Amino acid sequence: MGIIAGLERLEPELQSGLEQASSLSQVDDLYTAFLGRKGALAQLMGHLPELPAEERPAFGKAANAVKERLAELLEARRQFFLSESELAEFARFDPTLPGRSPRQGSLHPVTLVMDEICRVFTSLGFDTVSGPEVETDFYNFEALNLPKDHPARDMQDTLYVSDGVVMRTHTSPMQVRTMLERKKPPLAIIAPGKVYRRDSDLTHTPMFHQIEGLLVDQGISLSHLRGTLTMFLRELFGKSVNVRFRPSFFPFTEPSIEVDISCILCGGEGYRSKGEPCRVCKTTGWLEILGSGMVDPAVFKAVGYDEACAGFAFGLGVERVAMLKYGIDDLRMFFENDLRFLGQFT
Ligand code: 2NM
Repeated sequence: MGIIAGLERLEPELQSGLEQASSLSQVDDLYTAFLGRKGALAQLMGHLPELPAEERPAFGKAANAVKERLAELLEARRQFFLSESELAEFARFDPTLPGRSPRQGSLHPVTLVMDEICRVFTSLGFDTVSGPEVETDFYNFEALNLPKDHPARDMQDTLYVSDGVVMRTHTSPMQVRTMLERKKPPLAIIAPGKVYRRDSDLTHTPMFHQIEGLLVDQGISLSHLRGTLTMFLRELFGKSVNVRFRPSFFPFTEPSIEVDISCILCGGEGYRSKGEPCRVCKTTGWLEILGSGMVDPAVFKAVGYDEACAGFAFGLGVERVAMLKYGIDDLRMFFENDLRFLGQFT
């Protein structure tokens, strides 16, 4: 058989082969048989030197056209079987199978404790206020009796944004803002939120959460502070906790008072049942829980309040309370967002 006739027969032969093919792999076999390295077309090309030299260019051209046509036919049939196998895939889909239910989310332990603390104070009539985390020197320091070059500014390693602009080191700027905006007492507020300090080790993170409170009215004394904070701590940690008040120092309060609770692990004994030293209170029987005091008249002066008015203020760290309440011993757990940890607080 001449090689020209052979070339002309390739297309109809492939066509009938493709008609009989019943799977993708049979189409692939036909590809090998016709267009493969040792396929029918390649074999015909092997006879090219037998043609007279003047006929070779025309034959080469015709062979190329046939090659393209065969490739087209093969590809079309290939597509047919591809969509066929996709259909088969779909037929395997079983709509009666139970779905995969998305995991139920839960509130972060810091949020849970923050909400609980706010709820106690809200029930006492305190309003909740919130505001900027980037503050000016005036709200964060100056108005709180912390003038420039005051040594107490070193107590809080401040993160500076620019000259005179800081990441707030406590939420007290909100107390200042509220007193300036609302003008007159009586006033009872709490300010929950994020605060920032240039501090990072096992027990300190650059960002943590604080709740501060402020109450201003006529005739407010240390007794009101004592009564309010005792009631609050018993709501938060249980009716049986004992509360202890110690003198301390804060620039914005005078007198300043630190508040301890009896250890929630050993009940204030300092030792566990088997005489083992308590790891939470380190055998002291007490836990530092908040700072407080009577607002310094210098603060009232800075916000334009009558210096004769009186009020108490307090502040506490939320992560610390959450660690005690839930028995968490590593502060870093709060910030790693490991779902195995977070999923335990429902
Ligand atoms: C604390 C401890 C003691 C405090 C004072 C004020 C303000 F604005 F009224 F002066 N706000 N918060 C305060 C007082 C905060 O945190 C440990």
